[in-house]
Amino acid sequence: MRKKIFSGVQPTGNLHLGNYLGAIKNFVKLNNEDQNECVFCVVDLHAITVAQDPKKLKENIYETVATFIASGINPEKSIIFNQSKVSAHSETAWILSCVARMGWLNRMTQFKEKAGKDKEKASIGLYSYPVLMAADILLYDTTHVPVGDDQKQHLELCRDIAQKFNNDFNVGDFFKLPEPLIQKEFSRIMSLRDGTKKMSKSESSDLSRINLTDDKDQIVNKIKKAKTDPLPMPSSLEDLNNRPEAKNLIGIYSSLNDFTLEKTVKEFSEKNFSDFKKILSDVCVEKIEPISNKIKKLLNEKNYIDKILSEGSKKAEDIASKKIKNIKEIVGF
Ligand code: AQP
Repeated sequence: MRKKIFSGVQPTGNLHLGNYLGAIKNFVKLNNEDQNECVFCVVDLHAITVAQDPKKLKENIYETVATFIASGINPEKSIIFNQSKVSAHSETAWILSCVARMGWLNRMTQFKEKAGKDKEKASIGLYSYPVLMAADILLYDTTHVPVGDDQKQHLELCRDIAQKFNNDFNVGDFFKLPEPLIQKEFSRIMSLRDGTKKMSKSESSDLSRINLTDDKDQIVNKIKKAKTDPLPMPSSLEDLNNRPEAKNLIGIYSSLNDFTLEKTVKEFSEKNFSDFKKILSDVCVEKIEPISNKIKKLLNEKNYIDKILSEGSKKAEDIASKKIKNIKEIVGF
């Protein structure tokens, strides 16, 4: 089946193993399937929902594109661009924000997590972020959205918004309802310091994540220091319950190797964590070090990245400008 793929990554620095295993690895697979049309967006408008240093933001845009290419996305085959270059994203987001309901947005758990206790001081952009995300997806008649498990709720909201727009304006299936593509078995990579928290770019401890720019020594050191529990390695899948750190490391090893959790649990049943960590380090270094080296090399070729972004923006603009024109007509502008 021909799939139209859209997904985005925020240029907020410190791209990590969670971003890779939860999303980017899947982008590469979809990019490599001949029949797919893929759009991979550096979502800089999303990034500014929390304060960004403008100079760093620019660097992070380059780094995100470099990460896409270093991971294996082919810019000749997939469209790579940054969101702020195509104004239809913001225009569509405004129109959809008049369709989306406050009650729907109030249920979004990511806003609650990111805004924390001080909701009153969070930006309006952080609150309405999922509406912009819906605009991103719907502008490209996307059929499938590869995302990490943490984005599932936003994707459901996107479908609700699309459906309501189609109904309100009586326009059949003008907006296609996109399907999420989420890793089946182990879809959320957790912090190396706390197995109950998502691995995240903004976590202050660098030891909590493996950055895609880490070198061999850093990777080995972080895995060595990763939190475990005092018991031997689990001997069954049930044994993973209530052992979040063990589950996380086993999940990372399985995801990196494309193994099932069951296979990994069997392989290391009752072994001690220190032996497992050595093997996990080797796999991590084998998979991540080449990406890290390529990112660093690409960051010295900014003209090449500028060219990718400029060509990608033109192609994206071509698709999005047609859709926004139709959206405006439907709304009555
Ligand atoms: N820990 C994770 N496990 C699996 N997937 C993850 N993703 C992020 N963290 C994990 C997926 O990576 C894609 C890009 O994420 P993003 O850059 O748009 O933003 P995010 O989800 O807010 O990422 P972070 O790292 O958690 O950033 P901060 O710290 O700023 O909140 C998405 O598909 C996401 O699901």
